[in-house]
Amino acid sequence: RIIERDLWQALDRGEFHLRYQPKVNLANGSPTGAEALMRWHHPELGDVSPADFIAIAEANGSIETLGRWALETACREAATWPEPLGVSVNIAPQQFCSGNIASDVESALAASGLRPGRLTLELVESEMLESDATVLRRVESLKRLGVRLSLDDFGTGYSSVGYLSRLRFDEIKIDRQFTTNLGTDPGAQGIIRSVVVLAETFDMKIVSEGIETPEQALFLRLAGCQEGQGFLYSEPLTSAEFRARFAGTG
Ligand code: G
Ligand code: G
Ligand code: MN
Ligand code: NA
Repeated sequence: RIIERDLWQALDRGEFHLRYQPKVNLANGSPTGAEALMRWHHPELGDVSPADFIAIAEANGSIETLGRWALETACREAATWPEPLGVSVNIAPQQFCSGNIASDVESALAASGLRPGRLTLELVESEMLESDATVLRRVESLKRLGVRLSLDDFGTGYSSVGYLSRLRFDEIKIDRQFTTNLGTDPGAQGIIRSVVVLAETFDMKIVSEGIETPEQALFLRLAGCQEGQGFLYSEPLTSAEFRARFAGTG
């Protein structure tokens, strides 16, 4: 496949950049930060979605290099946003488990000068994140750096309550499908309310994704979700666009 062949050199050729999707406080609509999302502009294929290359990057091992680049770039760009706006960076399971994630994070913070509390790492549930001793040690060393940890795509996979109590995330991101299904699936409302109770039990913030309508935003706010992101507020933006539109400076 072309994607697999070109992935390794794409970074050196400057074909990747990051977009930032704003996250807002659902109570008053004010921005709290943004999620960094990778984009690949391929010379022949055009824009390739991360949905199409992240899995391949995980399979051929280039995800570690790509992930480190995303971490460094996101920290460097977010350091130009005013306090206390934060940035959330997606960390693939393989990136979390291989190499030394804590030293990668420490280097990215040091190089950018970003205050650690402004960086959130979004981890996805997977069998790789089963809480064995190594995972717990890695989580603890990240927490010692002062960064925030978010459990992404919650509700899609391996989530267990025991897992939440052991790993002590700062935040849960409820998967987009539950927001999308709010109007049509009565179960989606119940699941969101249950996750809110769970989050309160463990003192975690709740973030919803994929918010497209004011009705969805209203339900989520009344259910107790503190933050949200989605096309209702903004599509993913460049760092400069985000700064200009959401931080009041050019
Ligand atoms: O932005 P878009 O909807 O095309 O993203 C598709 C998927 O790719 C999302 O699930 C998103 O979490 C993932 N993704 C985007 N950027 C990154 C990244 O920098 N690292 C990892 N691991 N996943 C990413
Ligand atoms: O899995 P992850 O949450 O990292 O994926 C984020 C992806 O979801 C981004 O690629 C972004 O383009 C997409 N996205 C963001 N907001 C919305 C939305 O309101 N509706 C839909 N359908 N997709 C969205
Ligand atoms: Mn995410
Ligand atoms: Na997600």
